[in-house]
Amino acid sequence: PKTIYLKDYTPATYRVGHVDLSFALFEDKTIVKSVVQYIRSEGAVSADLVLNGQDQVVTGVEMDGVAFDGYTLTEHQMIIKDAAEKFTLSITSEIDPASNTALEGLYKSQGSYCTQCEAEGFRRITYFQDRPDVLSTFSVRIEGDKSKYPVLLSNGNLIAAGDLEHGRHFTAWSDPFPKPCYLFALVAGNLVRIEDTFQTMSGRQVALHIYVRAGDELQCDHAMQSLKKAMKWDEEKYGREYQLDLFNIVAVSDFNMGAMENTSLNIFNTKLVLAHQETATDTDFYSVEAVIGHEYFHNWTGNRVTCRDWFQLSLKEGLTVFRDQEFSADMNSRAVQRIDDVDQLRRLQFSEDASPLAHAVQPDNFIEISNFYTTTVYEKGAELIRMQHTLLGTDTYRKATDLYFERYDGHAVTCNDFVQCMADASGRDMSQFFLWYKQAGTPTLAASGQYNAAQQQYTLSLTQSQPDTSGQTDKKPLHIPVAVGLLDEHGNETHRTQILEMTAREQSFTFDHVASRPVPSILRGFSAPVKLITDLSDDDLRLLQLKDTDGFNKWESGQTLALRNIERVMADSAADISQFVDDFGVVIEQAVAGAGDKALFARALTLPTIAVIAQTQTVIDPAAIDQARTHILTSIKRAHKDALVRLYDDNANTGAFSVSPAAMGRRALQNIALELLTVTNGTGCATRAKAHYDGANNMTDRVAAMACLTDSTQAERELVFADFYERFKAYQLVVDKWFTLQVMANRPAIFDDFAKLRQHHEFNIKNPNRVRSLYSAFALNNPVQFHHPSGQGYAILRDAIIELNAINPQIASRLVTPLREWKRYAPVLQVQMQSALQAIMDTPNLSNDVFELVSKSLK
Ligand code: DPP
Ligand code: ZN
Repeated sequence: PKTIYLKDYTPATYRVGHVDLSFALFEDKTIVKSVVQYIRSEGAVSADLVLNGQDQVVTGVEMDGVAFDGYTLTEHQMIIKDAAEKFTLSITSEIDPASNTALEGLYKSQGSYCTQCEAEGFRRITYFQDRPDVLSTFSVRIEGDKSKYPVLLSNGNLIAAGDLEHGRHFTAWSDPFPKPCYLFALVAGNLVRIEDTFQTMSGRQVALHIYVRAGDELQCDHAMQSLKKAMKWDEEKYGREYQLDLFNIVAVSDFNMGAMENTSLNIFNTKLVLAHQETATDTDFYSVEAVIGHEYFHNWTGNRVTCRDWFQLSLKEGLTVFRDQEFSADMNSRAVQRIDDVDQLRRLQFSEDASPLAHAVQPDNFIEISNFYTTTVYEKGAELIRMQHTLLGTDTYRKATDLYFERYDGHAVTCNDFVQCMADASGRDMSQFFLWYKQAGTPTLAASGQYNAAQQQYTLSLTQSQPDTSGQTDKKPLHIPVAVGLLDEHGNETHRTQILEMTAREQSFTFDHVASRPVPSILRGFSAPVKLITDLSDDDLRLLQLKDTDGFNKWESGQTLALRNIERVMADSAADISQFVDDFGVVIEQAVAGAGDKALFARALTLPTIAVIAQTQTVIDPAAIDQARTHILTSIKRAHKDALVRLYDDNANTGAFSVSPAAMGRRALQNIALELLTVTNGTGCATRAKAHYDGANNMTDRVAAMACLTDSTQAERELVFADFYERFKAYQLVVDKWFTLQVMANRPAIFDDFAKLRQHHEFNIKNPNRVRSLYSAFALNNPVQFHHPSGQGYAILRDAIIELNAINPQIASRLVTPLREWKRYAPVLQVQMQSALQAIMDTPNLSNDVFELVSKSLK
């Protein structure tokens, strides 16, 4: 496998004027004809045209309308040496979408055709310069059997349609805006559509269509409402208007990713479109809104302005994640959104940074680009945009994005170009800030304070460091925005939030007019993606937990206290945690009293998960973390059972179902009360959880009840899981939940249960959602059993990766994630994780995807 380097980037030798594609769909093959105008680039270093292509049988080539054989075909390329300055090349080839289990390029799934071209799937459709900096207009003609595939879609506007002989028909599409080929899309199938319209800010009408399989149309309303909200939000917050007359969304069941932003024809995993109270949880509703927003926002950040090369992936993904996070914050609770985003960052991105797979937001090399659709490029990338927003302030940031769109609409650019717009619009020097894009690893920020009573001054001393990561040592200091406010000893805010700009390794900041020793609230809103270490006492944190004006730090202080207590119990199982347990009771009472955001209370009553705690440990021992965590939860339940019962009862389900933030918050709060009340897994717990399940009128409450029963050995567990399957077996996405909830069980029977589920007739290794519902759910959400000292958990994952390597390399390589941090685990686990990775490494015919992640993990 070959490594590709950012420093080796050179522009394409040929530009493309226009692409004309035609597809003839037959049951045994698809015939693709591409007619492409090539124009040699000015200053091209060579006159050779090198096209990417794979898994196609070429049946005919013409140059300027004349049969042509002056090309060479290699396994992955077509090369025309010394080509003319300008010519038209037609290539006809045959592909077999039905046998395409990699789900890249054109594939057939559950009777429909669809495409996935990002990052490098287009080369499986026709020979082309498959790189994002080659932009062109496209016209597309699709023909197929009319009864089997009544719907034939591509990008842009529909310009013709009609019937053909032998029960066939066709449609023709034209996309007038130049785009890279990774945004090409085609769909053919028997689908129904839901329609709506949106009037843009300049008064144009856009037709909005969502296509799903017949029977699913009642589950599309939330997606449609989310789309309209997203279109409006982008106009208001970024001044961005949609340019075409039609916007299509198609939901498909077999999809490697969550969704794909193809111009005007977004293709979605059904999981991120379908949502109904009976079948989707509040989290699902939330994700649908976020991802519909995300893909729509790509229309400007990704499509109109695209990436020069794949090292710039965060140019569109970091920015678009930041945009979708802010959209969700505006639609729901801002503090809750920030808490959930940071929690995810810590669980997944900090863990990536702590592993041999740590890489920069703008990486400098890769073997397989599919492996770089990571939480670092996405979520850390979003944090980088957020910091720029913080440094510039809302108004200047908006000027900078306006400048970015004005300068680069229709262009393929780099992360450097984006940051330069921030610099130009603000007059600030952003060169040190750019190190955030280049240096991998989670920085540590240490803070200590000193109060000078005589001077009435408070000095905060900050020290930053960034760990060595593979291939990178001796990192330079970063430009870090640290949001800080001061509270007095009664919890009154005396100094509002200021952004301290840290640029040196060590730096002190002095606050004046500080009348008494303050309690600093540091890194408000999590203003930078760092690990913060402070010298705050438990009492300081308790004050912040109760009184801070910053919703994020209020929550964060409680989490830090929880972590400190978990550490104490891990060091000494008889440690005194009574203060923490008492304080927890105060928060329960506040939640019962009912003033405030219920969703925020639900977060405050949740202890950090094992995955988050793991990121604070030098050596990770999931069983020991779980034991300490469970000890604290049990103590909380024993001490506050009555209050928890009141909290549960007061937040019972009344009235009609709604997905308003208030209704979701109520359910979240009631369900956390249920979780705390059932933590001991006794008979009373099982009765209570089953009653919750039986009384549920929505999926959120059902799933919450089942999560409380999954570790249980009481009879109620089997009754509830059997009922659930019978009720929902017709709904693939709900059956996914049924798999997931069972493999999360932290109980001895898990390995037998797992084997049965793997053999279940509903398990299908070719369906990515089903694979994730079984294997990823087990390896990521059941840390104690996955890391069982017997190594059985690792063996399960190893075998799945080896099996999937031959079927779907992208999905196989995603499954490597739970093993990548092997060096950080307790020695007995480490050895077993390493040998699981080694066994994968020793497997013949490894895909580039799996090879890259496993070989780099083992280094
Ligand atoms: N579908 C992925 C996303 O939207 C890749 N572009 O993030
Ligand atoms: Zn994206």
